[in-house]
Amino acid sequence: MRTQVAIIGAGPAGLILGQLLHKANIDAVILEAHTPDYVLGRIRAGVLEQVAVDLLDEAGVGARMHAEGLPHDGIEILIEGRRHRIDFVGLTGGKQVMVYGQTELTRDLMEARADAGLTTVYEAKEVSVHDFDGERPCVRYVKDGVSHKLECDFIAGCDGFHGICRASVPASAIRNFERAYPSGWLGLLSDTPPVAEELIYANHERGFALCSMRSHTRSRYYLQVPLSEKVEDWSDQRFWDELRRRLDAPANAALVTGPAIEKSIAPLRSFVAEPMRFGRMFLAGDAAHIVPPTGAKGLNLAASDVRYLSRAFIEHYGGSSAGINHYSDRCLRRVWKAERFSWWMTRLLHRFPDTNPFDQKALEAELDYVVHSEAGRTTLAENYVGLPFED
Ligand code: RFL
Ligand code: PHB
Repeated sequence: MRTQVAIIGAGPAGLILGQLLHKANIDAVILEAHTPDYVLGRIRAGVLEQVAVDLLDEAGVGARMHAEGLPHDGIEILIEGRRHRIDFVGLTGGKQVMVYGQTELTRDLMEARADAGLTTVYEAKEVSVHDFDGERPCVRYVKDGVSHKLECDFIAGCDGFHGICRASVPASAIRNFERAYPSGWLGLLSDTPPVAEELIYANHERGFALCSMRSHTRSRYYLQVPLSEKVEDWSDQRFWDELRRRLDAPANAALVTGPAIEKSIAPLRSFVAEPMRFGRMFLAGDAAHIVPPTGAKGLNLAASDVRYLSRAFIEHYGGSSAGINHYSDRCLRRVWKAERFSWWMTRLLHRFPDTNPFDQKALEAELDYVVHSEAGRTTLAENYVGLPFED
């Protein structure tokens, strides 16, 4: 088999890239290790930046998101029992974010791909990438016990943090930057109405908590927990009890609890691999970088990488290699700003056991400054709604 772009991974990065290339009449095949249901079953992101919303419109998959997604004008930050609103619209000249689940977005992209008759090979096993440092790269994989070779012009490594693309690059050609945190997020999804109209980010001495949502009838809550915690030790009741301790009285009065339909623990990690291009192979999304979820940036970065990558491929087939040559630098400038913001939000809102008492006091003063100063609120708002593209 031959294609122009072999995309590894059918997460948001791979699926959005596939759709943008299809719109530009560039042929692509997606190879995905798991089944469609497995990919849809992963409950992850919930917040899209305006620029990601615009990109999904450009890809022709925005209709259901506009009909069912919830535009949000701001968030609330809860500190010592008091809520402080960050008014995105007022502070950023009218920008909003869209609350729309990664699962729903993935479903829309999968359906668009199927409707257009585009090739996605699910349950592709033993995927390996070859000769990307030369002119004729290829990908090998096994499907239903049969070995296949996919020849291509380019490989797009959209295979997430644990994928094989980044791992196939010689160690001498790549530099990794990493920061680990001693906590994870325990998430619970329930078919209960959200506790408030906007997301609540709670800073509490027992640890961070987040009240988010997927719709008017489905809520998503998170608790900061030590990395050593096991999800089996968290009954629904224990989760709700702990959440209540970290919220204020109005939230407790409004909180509707119910059975969890999903519960999982995700570690917090900051990670960047540089560069993001290796000859004819390009990394995009979580394959190249990870952020702690506090700033809601992971999915948005995946979207912004593939925006640059799709434009680079379109330019290439139009006769210019400029976009390809600039891909890594352009992405990394935006990636590092989102890494900085996610790290900053995480430090500011969580309680980490290794923080010394002086630093803890300084962080509390910084948070107090951020919510009480218009400059502080503007900095948060500007980054949360998403920085503009530098084309
Ligand atoms: P994905 O989604 O991990 O998809 C990679 C795909 O590649 C497949 N794969 C392979 N396929 C073939 N061969 C191989 N060898 C393969 N190895 C892997 C995998 O099966 C998978 O289908 O990466 P992608 O596309 O880069 O997308 C990234 C986003 O999923 C991620 O950044 C976000 O979910 C992060 N994130 C959030 N991002 C936001 O922008 N806003 C949020 O509100 C937000 N909340 C979150 C989050 C992530 C979370 N967790 C669980 C880490 C909340 C949480 C709790
Ligand atoms: C979510 O709804 O899953 C969510 C929202 C905001 C975040 C992280 C996750 O910062």
